[in-house]
Amino acid sequence: LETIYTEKHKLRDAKTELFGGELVAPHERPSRAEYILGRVQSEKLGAVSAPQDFGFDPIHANHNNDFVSFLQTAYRDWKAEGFKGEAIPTALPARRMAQKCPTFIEGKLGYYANAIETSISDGTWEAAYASAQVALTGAKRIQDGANSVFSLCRPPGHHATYDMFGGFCFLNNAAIAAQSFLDNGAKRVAIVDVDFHHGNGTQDIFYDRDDVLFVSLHGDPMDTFPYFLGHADETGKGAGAGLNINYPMPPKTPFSTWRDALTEGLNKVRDFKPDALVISLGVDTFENDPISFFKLKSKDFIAYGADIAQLGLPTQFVMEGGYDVEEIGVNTVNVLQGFEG
Ligand code: SP5
Ligand code: ZN
Repeated sequence: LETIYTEKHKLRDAKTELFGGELVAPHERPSRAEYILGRVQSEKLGAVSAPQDFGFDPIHANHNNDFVSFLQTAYRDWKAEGFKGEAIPTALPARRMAQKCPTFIEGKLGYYANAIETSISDGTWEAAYASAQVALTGAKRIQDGANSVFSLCRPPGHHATYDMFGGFCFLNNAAIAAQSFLDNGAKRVAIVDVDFHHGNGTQDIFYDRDDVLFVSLHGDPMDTFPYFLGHADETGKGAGAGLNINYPMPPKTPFSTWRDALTEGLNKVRDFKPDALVISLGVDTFENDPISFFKLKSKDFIAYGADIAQLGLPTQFVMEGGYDVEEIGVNTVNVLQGFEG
């Protein structure tokens, strides 16, 4: 199984994350990708290849042009105002407020944010752009006939919407990959999001669409991030009615319960008859993850990789979260090895 990877992820190296009222070293840090790459190599999973550059068109297919332009200059604009720290919004267009993009950078940050733990730092745009290209290159491999591929994306993407960043995400890599399948001949694509957190960005992008089935297994938003989306009654609208399926689960959920939800979700995927499957692969479901509350053990990742393989679909794995840095390499590669059998 081939891995797509680029060192450009290291350009995303923020110094600060807003956590518990403090600015702490980010959970989403460069070493994450290095642990995963190290395990891919030590397990001899397969070739590791650099991404191609597909340019801006496939990014604009899922993201607002002004939002993309904002991301490119946000840090520079922030620094130009003389601010000392990394770029973090202070005010958001909340209930009953004007949904109008301000001129001043501090206001723009709030307009384009759906969560404010995520600082925009020097190099963030370059890394986010490269991460999207890693996703697009993986999709191209499948379009060219590969049965499976691993896009080792960093920064992650599933919390990014059409026009908002947050949750450590800037561009929605999985959504960009899914759209690329559709724009290159696929009739239907399924996305299964197994990250601990609800894929609010992906859900939002495809919510009214009948060509993308979105299935997400996650911590109940009543108890955890992203708090404001991911409930079971969010089932899609318009042409997309019935094609958004959420499985929110409570604190301490063990693998047996989680796997039952996965089995049900994979059955929905089978019924949808997609041409390709994208897995938003977060391994923050691990029992020792520092910011999550499910109880999966390392061996469970092998088991569910095998469950996904049972569908027999061309499958692209797109890296999302997972924060217990020592273990995320093992758990991620366990999924891929379980898939390979
Ligand atoms: C891609 C991804 O996994 N993004 C996750 C973003 C989560 N950001 C908010 C974290 C808030 C953590 N609160 C932790 C409470 C720990 N007991
Ligand atoms: Zn997550």
